[in-house]
Amino acid sequence: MRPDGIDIALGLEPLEIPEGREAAPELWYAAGAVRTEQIDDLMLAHAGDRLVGCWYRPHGAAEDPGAITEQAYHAILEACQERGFEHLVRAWNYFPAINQELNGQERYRSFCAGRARVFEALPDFERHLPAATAIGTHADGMLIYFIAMREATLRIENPRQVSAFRYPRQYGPRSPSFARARMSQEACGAAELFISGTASIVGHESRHAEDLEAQIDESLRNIGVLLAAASEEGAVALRDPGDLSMLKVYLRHRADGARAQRHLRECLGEDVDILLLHGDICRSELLVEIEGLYREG
Ligand code: 3EB
Repeated sequence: MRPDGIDIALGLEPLEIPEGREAAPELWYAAGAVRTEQIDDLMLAHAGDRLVGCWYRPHGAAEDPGAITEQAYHAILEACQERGFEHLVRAWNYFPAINQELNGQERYRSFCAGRARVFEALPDFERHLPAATAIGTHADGMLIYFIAMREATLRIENPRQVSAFRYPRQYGPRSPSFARARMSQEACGAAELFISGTASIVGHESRHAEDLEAQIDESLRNIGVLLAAASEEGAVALRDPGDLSMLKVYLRHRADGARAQRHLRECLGEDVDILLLHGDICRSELLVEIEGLYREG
């Protein structure tokens, strides 16, 4: 039987799925009876200690993503707060034409500005930043889905990378509002580690422009360092990205699917679930971005 809840369709094409098969859906569970609600553009499902939601509004490449993002995050934070799920732990941001310029600014940078206007207004805003992904789709619409918890979660940064919320101005007028990872102990008592979209960036600079395998290697190195940082905090003992429960890999070029899959399996072995999706990375020189999830048990 299908459990109660909400369905979220991302509008990102899965790659390298065998003929006649479908990509496995990502399922988020919570303890207890699920309550679902629709408030304007926001769809919510909550139970026990977890709220899962999705904000969606039609949005095309010719519209400014900054204003709509600001409205979205105001609505999201308010709805979470009102229901007692004050702690945003993970957010996925998907919208079209992410690297295209509009009114002299890359659309990703406008998106960052809108998001920053909401988060940077919070007291000690760094503490509240969720782990996140921001990816360009080939479909219309601004879609933000997210997970919020009742209790505070631990924020983890990557010592190899400048924290995104402190990126220098060369990457845009406002820095990206996200944490490199967050760890929660709450969902049914099991540890969960949410790793943000991670790319071939060292310090704040992109590395290995146009080299797919080298970008994958650098991204996995970054994830490895994050796992070490998370393990130092206790609660998990993870050494290698292959120890994670699942990885979601975004590829700029559909034609890179087979090569990426081969290289990822060589690096990671067969245990971890890998989902490849066709989407644009928010810096145009980057070909790949990798996010991860660990769930205990
Ligand atoms: C980076 O490290 C790569 O703006 O929410 C990764 C994950 C990236 C999330 C976001 C951006 C975001 O800067 C890009």
